[in-house]
Amino acid sequence: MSKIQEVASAVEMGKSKIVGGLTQEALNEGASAVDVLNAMIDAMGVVGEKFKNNEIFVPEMLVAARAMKKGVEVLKPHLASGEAGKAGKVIIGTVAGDLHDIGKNLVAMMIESAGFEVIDLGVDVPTEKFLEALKANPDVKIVALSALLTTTMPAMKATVEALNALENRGAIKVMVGGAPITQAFADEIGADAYTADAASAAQKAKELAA
Ligand code: B12
Repeated sequence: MSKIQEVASAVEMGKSKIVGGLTQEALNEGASAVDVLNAMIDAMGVVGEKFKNNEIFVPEMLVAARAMKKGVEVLKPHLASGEAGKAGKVIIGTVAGDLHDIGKNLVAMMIESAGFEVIDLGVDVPTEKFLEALKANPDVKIVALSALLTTTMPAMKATVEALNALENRGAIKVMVGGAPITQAFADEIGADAYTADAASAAQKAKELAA
């Protein structure tokens, strides 16, 4: 088994204690951080499938998530360029009712490394909290929303609608993403942009803020 496969398998099995070390070993052996990350994301996909098929349950999903976070910590300095740029401020959060944060955290990390200051509101963020953060930071250029559940897509819609009703809506751009989100849904709810992954999200943020 290659080191990358070992990392993926450790994430899948939720072996938090060894994922960090294996990730470092993979990097030491010359694996690229992006390849290791993609293997971890694939592993989470496998975990999701097993959950869907009732082969594993919520606790196993949770330990897999914890394990992945350990790996991402090791990858972070290799993924983030560390540019201390002044591209502008971005508010990010996972919408109300939704506790998934790995994808949101990756998007935040990549956007930060693209030179933005990121205000991360965390998970289960109600619309009012996004609005308050915008009020407190009138210079924010982009609001980014994440949703991982089909059942929280309506919450994303509600938040985007509230943002669209703002007087100064023209001054901000709204980005949406997460596994169940599509370009069609983004268009339907009136978001400015959708991308499928963290790297393209950072690229898009740069375009939107330019
Ligand atoms: C880990 C996990 C959990 C963990 C989350 C821990 C954590 N800290 O995040 C826990 C155990 C808490 C959990 C709970 C639940 N989960 Co869950 N979970 C997952 C799992 C296995 C992995 C998610 C993940 O981290 N993926 C890896 C990251 C990197 O990918 P990502 O989040 O998609 O993000 C990428 C892109 O989507 C994009 N992106 C993400 N956000 C944004 C934002 C913007 C602006 C942009 C541009 C892009 C972008 O970029 C990211 C990086 O490339 C998925 C399976 C899957 N395939 O996704 C199920 C999954 C999402 N969960 C599911 C379910 C059903 C649940 C529960 C309802 C289970 C239950 N019965 O309790 C609860 C709901 C809890 C809640 N209220 O939120 C279902 C959802 C089904 C559906 N279609 O709605 C899935 C798909 C599993 C399945 N196949 O059934 N879960």
